[in-house]
Amino acid sequence: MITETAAAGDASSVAAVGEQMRARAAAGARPAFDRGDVERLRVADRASTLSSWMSAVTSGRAEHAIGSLTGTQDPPGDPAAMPAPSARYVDAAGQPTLPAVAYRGPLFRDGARPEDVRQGYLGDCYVATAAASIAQAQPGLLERLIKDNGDGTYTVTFKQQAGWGEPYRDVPVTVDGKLYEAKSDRPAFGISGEPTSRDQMELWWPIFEKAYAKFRGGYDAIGSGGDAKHVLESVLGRPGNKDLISLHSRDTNWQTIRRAIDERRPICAGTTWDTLLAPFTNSGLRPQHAYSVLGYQERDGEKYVQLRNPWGNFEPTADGVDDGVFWLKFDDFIDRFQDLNTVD
Ligand SMILES: [Ca+2]
Repeated sequence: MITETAAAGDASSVAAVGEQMRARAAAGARPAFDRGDVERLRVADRASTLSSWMSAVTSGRAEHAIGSLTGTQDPPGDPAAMPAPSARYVDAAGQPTLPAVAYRGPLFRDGARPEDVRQGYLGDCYVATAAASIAQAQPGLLERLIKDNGDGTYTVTFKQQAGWGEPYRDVPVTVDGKLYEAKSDRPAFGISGEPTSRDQMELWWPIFEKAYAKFRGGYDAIGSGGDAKHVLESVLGRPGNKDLISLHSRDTNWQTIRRAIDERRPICAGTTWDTLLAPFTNSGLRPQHAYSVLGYQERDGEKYVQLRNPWGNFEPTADGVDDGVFWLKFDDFIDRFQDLNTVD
């Protein structure tokens, strides 16, 4: 177990890393951010998420820790209103430090595909992973769900229950095409595959993420980790499930994956949360990270699952293309992953 002291220490380093990045940006460094910064933020962010989760659980506020499940508050109605960026991109006066710039690329190019989804500088791997898993299982659903209104705005229709056991109702969230940029011509948060320029980038994923942020109360509200099942539920309008792998037999976990893939239900998996990081060293897998489960296969008596890192790169196998998509032996999957997220 991580100690609260250690977690609190790591949490403060989120601010420290953010401060370094801001200072470098203020000094005109180009690029202001590099892969190392993002890595340090992710590491610090995981610890702070765990810290807030632990304190919330111990004080009986678990619901707060994992986010609002069935909130009834209607989202803001102004399509031009930007969801607040994550806290590290807000100045002392509460103003965003990132410019919001209009993007005008096509909403869809060749339909919705998992490779269209890349996580940006926001700790919302579970949102990116859910979006990619839906693109894999039910691409047509995303094309129906995300509408181009033809006037520079887009409407994403989420599903929400008024209360436990109540029917799901539609919650349309309308946003415009402005996205926060971390550096010129590059979105700070959700980003699509190439091309990524303002006039060319395929927009469905960044727009989905922006609308989801608005639906939940801002980028900061979705950027400290969470469960993919909540995103899946908000899109499919069916109860989400999070199965802890350790509570089930290997066969049951295998069947959970097989059934979801066969029934075209999107499914995501999360790596372990604990601080036993040794199994991840040089594994190409990230601890406390969400992955899309894209497929399964049995070959020569060995079971495999096909996974995708929502970064769109960084994978354990040298399969020739570092696009984040890889096959993992099911035995290794069971060892390093802790949960499976899908919907009924
Ligand atoms: Ca596409």
